[in-house]
Amino acid sequence: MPLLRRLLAAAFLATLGTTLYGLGFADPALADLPRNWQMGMQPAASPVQEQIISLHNLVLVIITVITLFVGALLAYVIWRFSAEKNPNPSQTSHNTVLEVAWTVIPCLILVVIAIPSFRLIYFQDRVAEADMTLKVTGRQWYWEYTYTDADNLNFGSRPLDSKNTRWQQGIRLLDVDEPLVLPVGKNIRILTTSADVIHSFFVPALGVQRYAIPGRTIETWVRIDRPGTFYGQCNQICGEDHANMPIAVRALPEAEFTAWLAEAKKKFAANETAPIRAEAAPAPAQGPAPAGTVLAAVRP
Ligand SMILES: [Cu+2]
Repeated sequence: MPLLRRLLAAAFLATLGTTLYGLGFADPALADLPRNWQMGMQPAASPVQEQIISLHNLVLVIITVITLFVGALLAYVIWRFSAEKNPNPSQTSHNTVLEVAWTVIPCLILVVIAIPSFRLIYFQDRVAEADMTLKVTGRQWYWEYTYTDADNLNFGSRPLDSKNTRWQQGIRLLDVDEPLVLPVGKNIRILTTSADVIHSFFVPALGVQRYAIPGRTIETWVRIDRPGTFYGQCNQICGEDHANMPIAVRALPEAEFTAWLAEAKKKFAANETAPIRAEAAPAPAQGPAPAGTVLAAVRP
């Protein structure tokens, strides 16, 4: 059966290629935004994303082996037990050993997948010791960021569109007027919520993906491993401009971040044309608004 063998070999090589690609033998030049014809994930820039990639690779190997095994069995059965080759079919209806095996082995495989999967779910859920807290509010159609430890520094982050002169220099549908700026190497608690409909805050290279739901606050965290700009997008269809609701995260070393923070406090406090100022409603007695407070938008 040279044709069958050749087909099987081709299928095997194709799967092997995809597996190797998924295992990280991908183009190292891939940066922190999607590329044309990209197949694998963006390189990890946070411990959570590293674990997401290794879980993905583990599951990819398992499903590849299962697919090849089942495919080979199927091909063998088609060939070996055709009416032509096997005119008198067997009347066997039970085989205890086989039945126990095909129940227990899949259970074990599921356990092998479940252990790292649950470990990852709890790892990315929250961080015990956060160095700072960032509040992310989804809005139709832009993101609003609040630095709750920095006097509630607050600004909106809007996409650069064709009306904006800086659009030419930016990356289409990904660059924004005011990127989210975060320090490298710090545990950052992220609280997401929404002022209107459900959005989703998604930055692939950082392994962050959280719904932003009106009236609810959802927690996750990130620790960015290296300086750079990481792009993401709203990941939940949220209306007309859903596709034009990008996220840009600039990760800076701590000293530069502190300097940026000081500048930003001046800029967004004094700037009359700041994209948006938010005031807690109703006004809290003292200190920053508690997490989860719905911010009322006040245009200056
Ligand atoms: Cu959205």
